[in-house]
Amino acid sequence: MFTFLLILLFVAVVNGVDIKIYADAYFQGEYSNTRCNYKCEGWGRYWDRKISSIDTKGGCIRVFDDSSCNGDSTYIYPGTPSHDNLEEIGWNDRIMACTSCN
Ligand SMILES: [Ca+2]
Repeated sequence: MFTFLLILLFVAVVNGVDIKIYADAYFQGEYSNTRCNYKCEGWGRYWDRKISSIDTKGGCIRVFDDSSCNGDSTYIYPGTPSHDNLEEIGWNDRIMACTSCN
């Protein structure tokens, strides 16, 4: 059982978290199916400071306001507010990169 859990953890770390990012609030506007991995990554200049809502599909991610994941950050996971309108938590058009929560 313990080995099984370790394998699950490993898979989660390697595969990251599937998410869908939206340019507008309430899951509207342009979108992209993407992921947040253990390693800090953005989505290219096109999506810099453009995301207004995020569907984490039940996963946990950490988003950052800079491309190197050293700046201000917040966690987004089931139970945190306003995935559909990041403006309400002060994160509208700020996100530049993300990681998984591991
Ligand atoms: Ca936006």
